[in-house]
Amino acid sequence: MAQVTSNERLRFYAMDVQAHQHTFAQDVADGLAAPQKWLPPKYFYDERGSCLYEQICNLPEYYPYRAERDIFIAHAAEIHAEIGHLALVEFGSGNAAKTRHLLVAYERAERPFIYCPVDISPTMLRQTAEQLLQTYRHIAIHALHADFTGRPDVVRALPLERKVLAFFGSSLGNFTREESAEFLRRLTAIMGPEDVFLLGIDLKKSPEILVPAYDDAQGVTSAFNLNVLHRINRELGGQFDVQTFEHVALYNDAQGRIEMHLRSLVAQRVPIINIDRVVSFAAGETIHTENSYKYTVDEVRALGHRANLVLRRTWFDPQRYFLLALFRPFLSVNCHIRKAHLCIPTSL
Ligand code: AVJ
Repeated sequence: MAQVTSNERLRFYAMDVQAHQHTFAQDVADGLAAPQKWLPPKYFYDERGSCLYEQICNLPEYYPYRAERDIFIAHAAEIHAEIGHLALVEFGSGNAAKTRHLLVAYERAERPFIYCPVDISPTMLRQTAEQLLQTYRHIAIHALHADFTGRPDVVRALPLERKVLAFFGSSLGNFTREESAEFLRRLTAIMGPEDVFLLGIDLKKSPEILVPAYDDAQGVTSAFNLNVLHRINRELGGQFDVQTFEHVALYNDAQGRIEMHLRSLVAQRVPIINIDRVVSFAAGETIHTENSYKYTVDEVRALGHRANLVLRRTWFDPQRYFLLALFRPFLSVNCHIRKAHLCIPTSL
């Protein structure tokens, strides 16, 4: 862990930047050697991928972004009042566009506040931090460049007392239900009794709405999906002929998830120089590139329970497509009591 930059209003922390490249090579080698070939979705987000994801958020079919944004617009003041003026740590902050609506509520309090964006894309982090510093007078930014997949405790690196941990954008949907429970358990482990967890998550709905959100008419999601092959070509000496793959999006009802795949249109062998492999594809064979799990409110509550988190508040968009859920650690009640006991001797 190294602190790269620091001034009064901006601190920039970086983690594992080195280990990163190695992991990409390793994950590609492992994933493409599996019986069902697969790739972790976090590798979508190189510079071009992050840019394409921003475009996805503007697509008419991709409702999750707007639904969550509408929740922030309608309820920012209430959310701010509920969480208190605590440091806001956001996993996968990206360009923070929708988070701004919440930051406005912090700003209106006319008191200093700390925003901690955590993201895998350092370029995005820097740009976002600079823009936010220009917009908000009371903001201080502690940015963290890290891959938090599977270990949200990377934010321990940030010296904060009380905090709001936020995971917006239905990014939790990329994890299996088991991984999600584990992620939340690790979150709970780093939460103080008065810390809060805010989760933005996409809800189950008709596949007629779900599938087009991941298979848009303009083909932006297709380009986003195929971009991971370009990335392998560029960073790992891959020789994918990207034109021989097509984008596939489907709703797996049994699992309650959208799946994205890349389907090879022909039988072919693809060398990937840097990992010293040649990957064979049968005609029609797919690489499973992403899961996007969908939840019901009850499933969200149950997920929290498994991690000792109690669902305390919910906010919805008018169509009830998306949920913003506020959790508190289950033990907070006991901790308050303990504190009250501690107060007695001093007040006597
Ligand atoms: C960023 C994981 C929330 O699952 O909806 C969008 C990614 N993939 N279109 C999602 C995504 C294809 C997105 N998340």
